[in-house]
Amino acid sequence: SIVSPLLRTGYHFQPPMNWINDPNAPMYYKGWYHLFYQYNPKGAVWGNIVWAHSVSRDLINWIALEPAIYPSIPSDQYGCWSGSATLLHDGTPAITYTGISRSDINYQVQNIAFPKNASDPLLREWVKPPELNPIAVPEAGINATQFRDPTTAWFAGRHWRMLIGGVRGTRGLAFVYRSRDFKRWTRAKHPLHSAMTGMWECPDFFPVSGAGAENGLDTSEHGAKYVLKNSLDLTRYDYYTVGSYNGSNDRYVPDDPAGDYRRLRYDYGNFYASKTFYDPAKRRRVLLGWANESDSVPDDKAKGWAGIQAIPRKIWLDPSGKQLLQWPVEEVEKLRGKPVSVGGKVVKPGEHFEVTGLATAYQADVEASFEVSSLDKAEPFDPAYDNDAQKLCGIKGADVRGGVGPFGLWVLASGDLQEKTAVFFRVFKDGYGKPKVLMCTDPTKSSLSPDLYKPTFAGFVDTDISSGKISLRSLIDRSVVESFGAGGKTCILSRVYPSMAIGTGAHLYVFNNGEADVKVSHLTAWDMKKPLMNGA
Ligand code: DQQ
Repeated sequence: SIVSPLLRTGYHFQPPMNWINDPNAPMYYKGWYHLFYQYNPKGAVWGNIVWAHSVSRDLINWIALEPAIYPSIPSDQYGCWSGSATLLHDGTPAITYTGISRSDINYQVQNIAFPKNASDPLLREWVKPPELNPIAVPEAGINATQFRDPTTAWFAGRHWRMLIGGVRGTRGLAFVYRSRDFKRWTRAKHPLHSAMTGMWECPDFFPVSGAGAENGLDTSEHGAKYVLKNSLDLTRYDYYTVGSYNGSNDRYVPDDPAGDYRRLRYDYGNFYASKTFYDPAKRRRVLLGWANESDSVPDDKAKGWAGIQAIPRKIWLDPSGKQLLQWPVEEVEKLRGKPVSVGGKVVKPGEHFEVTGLATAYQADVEASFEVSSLDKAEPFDPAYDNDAQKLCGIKGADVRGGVGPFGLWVLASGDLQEKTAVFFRVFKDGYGKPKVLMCTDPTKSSLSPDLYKPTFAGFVDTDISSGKISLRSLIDRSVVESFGAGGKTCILSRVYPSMAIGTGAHLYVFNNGEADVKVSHLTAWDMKKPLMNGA
């Protein structure tokens, strides 16, 4: 297929070229945000993994530095895999990460590195003390090829603790390691938590303030609640639970006993190996996550790049206490250009309209509030859907006429609507007459190009729609559509590769394919400027 340079993202994080995956060791240090990430310096496919390093003043404009962590000692000579940063009591950061120490199998051990010069705010050089490394090896009974991704450590009582992801049989788990001095680590007898889900990659564990409180907490602070996230190798999605943590025995219990399997996700789309950090400058917790490509490997090689990071999101506990809320960090709004607004416009069943006047519909931020006149026409929710949002949206995509919805946006749409990515809501009614809201991204019409993976992504939105109101925000960026439903209750990031709806060929529409009227109470769209992006 023909790969257009116009598909390269404008304001989502990426290096000038090559493959990237997991965000590593995000932190705020001496006025700078640091982001390290898994990187192949030699090509646009996974391999030769080192930690590339970028710094930023605002999480949006990025400056690339030299790779910070790369194979240099016996215990990381075949790869430097994911890991995290912890700020020690004196403010010095430490990085813990997984090293591959054998060439025949991906034998995994954990290593530690410290800044060569802690007074350098850019933390350019890192040393790996030979007398300390590796700090943890897979002991007898631990699967040595499934033992990785140390978390940020937290301090409680007299010990630091950190988690390492693993598996025992098919039980995914987070091992607890403890240390008094951050140098010598011992494994606790019991994992923090486990579930029958397969391998846990990239665990993340952090405290949150009370329900509805937006301020974040340092990882060592006491939380009203705790969040445990793991990245499931089997499904390639990031799942989390909200629960409580007992610091005396290092055990975590999810509030919802079925939580481990109920599968709350940060993002119901393309978003993996995510990691949070506490930002003391703005007293918030920030989430970073990797979005892979969904074009073909030959296309990635032709483009010369693969993988982006999602726009950093502030996260906090929803007022219900049952889930997190997520919102793009406010700094992204600095990229907004001239606003285009629509207000009080009713979209009749089967109708659509174009949002005109937007300079760059291919690189935009859209915030919309919808209002449905009545929920009477909502379709019955069929138990045969197994409560599976993705399955449901696969059956009832944007082009399947509904009752209340599907309504929402067609983004990255060609002028003739041959190409369009639909981001929408659809409201059902369960057996008790209670509304059930589905949010969906349907990319099945996103491109006429062949060889693309075009999965429909969907999640339910736990929102009270009895007033008829619901909001949607979409960050559109050439080959990315990153959407936030109902103020960040349900998020979906999709990768799409239009062939016509690129550059000035891209348009933005509002559509309603249901039986009930939908009012656009407000819609504002901004073109988005390009930030400094690693020199590209
Ligand atoms: N990617 C890293 C691993 C991690 C996986 C290797 C998750 O450390 O488990 O690049 O995407």
